Amino acid sequence: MHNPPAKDLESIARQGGRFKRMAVRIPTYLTDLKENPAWLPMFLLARTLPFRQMHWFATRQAVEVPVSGTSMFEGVERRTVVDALRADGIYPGLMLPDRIQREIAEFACNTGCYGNFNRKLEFVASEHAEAEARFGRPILSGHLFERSLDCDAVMAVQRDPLLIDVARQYLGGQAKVITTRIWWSFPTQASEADRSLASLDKYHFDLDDWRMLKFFFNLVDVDEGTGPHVFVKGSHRRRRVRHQLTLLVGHPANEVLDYYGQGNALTLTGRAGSGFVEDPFGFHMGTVPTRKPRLMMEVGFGVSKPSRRRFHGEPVLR
Ligand SMILES: O=C(O)CCC(=O)C(=O)O
Repeated sequence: MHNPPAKDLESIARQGGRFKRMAVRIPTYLTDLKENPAWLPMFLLARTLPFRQMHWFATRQAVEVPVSGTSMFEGVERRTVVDALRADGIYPGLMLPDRIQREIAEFACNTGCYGNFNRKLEFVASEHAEAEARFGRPILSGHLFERSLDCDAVMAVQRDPLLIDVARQYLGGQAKVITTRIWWSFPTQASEADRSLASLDKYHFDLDDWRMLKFFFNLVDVDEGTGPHVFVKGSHRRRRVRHQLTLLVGHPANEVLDYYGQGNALTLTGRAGSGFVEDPFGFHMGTVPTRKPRLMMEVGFGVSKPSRRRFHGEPVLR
């Protein structure tokens, strides 16, 4: 018997990692399937461009009149946002009013969050180091889950007319809110499994619905050391066959950037309050902070019945 060449060993190790990453998500997939059997065809087929297109033509509902009311995003043209989304998959020019950003950040600083999606690991963000010592493990993320909805400023963003108008124009008339969350990511020595669970440091696309749109807001100043979000422009509409005919949503950076273009990777740094809206079928990832914690908010839209779990952005853990 001969030893396999080093390259084979590497790829075997990499496969092991991939299967581990998928295994972590199995309880979540099973819960989604039990709650909504229509999840399965979506999960299998929504990764392919032809089936996405068929679903779009078969289910798209007409857009009603725009939602009335004043938006907090002054001077942002809905048409400009939707055109950028269609072309690039992202519109990076949103800014929360200072008052709203401050209110959400203060709320997040004063409210307990749950580490690594685990409700047994509760702490306030300023006590991150003590929490790691107390629980005896690295804590990469701190989610506020349903507590996010107790903040009036969070709800004001979720209900802003610009968000729903853009979502309806981009996704069709049935677009509805499916996630609203605020969460921290912390500089720490995170394991591969924790990084995967937090969708950090791995280019991936989201497959929670046939069509989705996510509004993200940096709630603290975000620079290269604060774990900025990265999005690969154009990867939402031009898709390598290999990235359609695979069960995996995460792919190595070199494979993604070689195909979609290094120059198309947009790093979303910005001052507190800066925001962007993206089509999460495009490849994207958060990165692990190296210097200071990042506080982020997301309002996500979809076109199907939202699962109860997704409303809090919470994977099911066993
Ligand atoms: O933390 C981030 O910036 C990325 C979040 C993400 O990948 C997602 O919501 O799908």
